[in-house]
Amino acid sequence: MSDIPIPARPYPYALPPGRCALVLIDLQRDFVEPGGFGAALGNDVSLLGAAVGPARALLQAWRARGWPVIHTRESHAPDLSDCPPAKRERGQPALRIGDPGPMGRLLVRGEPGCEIVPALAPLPGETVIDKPGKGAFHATPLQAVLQAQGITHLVFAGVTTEVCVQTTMREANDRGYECLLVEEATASYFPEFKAATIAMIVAQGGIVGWAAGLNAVLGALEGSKSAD
Ligand code: TIU
Repeated sequence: MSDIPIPARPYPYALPPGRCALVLIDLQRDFVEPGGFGAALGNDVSLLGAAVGPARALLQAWRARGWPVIHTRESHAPDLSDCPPAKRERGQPALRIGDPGPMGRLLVRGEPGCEIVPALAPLPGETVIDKPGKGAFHATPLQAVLQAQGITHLVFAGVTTEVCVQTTMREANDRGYECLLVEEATASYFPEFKAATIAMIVAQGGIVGWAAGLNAVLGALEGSKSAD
């Protein structure tokens, strides 16, 4: 099957069926819901909910085609052995990573708050990458997973745009992956940072990658069915 052209900035993105994964970054209760890590940092978490519906639409489109889906979770071992003290102590938050909150210990694997929001819960067979850093390649098997499946193109959604999404896109870009960010499917606690991040990604001829609207992606995928 030939590449699917998606209207995007700074120019159309060519999506190769069979070699493109959807990467959903850190759509966890700890970032999206009240009482989690995001709230402990002093943020208005209500801003992130807007990304969930669009991310779900992408997830359904990928699942319908049987294409690979990768979920990431910013998370730490219960003994915090993978959490640098500098990360835990930064910013004098109300609650620190590992402290008990209303959804369990913040950002600790196995706790309710660490789970992905129910609307986007991973299905068996979908890859879940637990990542101790902001970037999903740091200290994880992500690159090996992608290489094993012959994946060359990554379509990104998730939170937050300028922190874990941007860090991961930059890591991926440096490793040679062709990256597309779906604008409505990502969100930040700071809308101006989301806008600036997208502008940075597509500037200079796509220095980090591409950005496209949700309907541009879904429409291109629908259109490609009739071309099958
Ligand atoms: N604080 C913030 O905006 N983000 C994070 O700490 N992690 C992610 O972006 N996942």
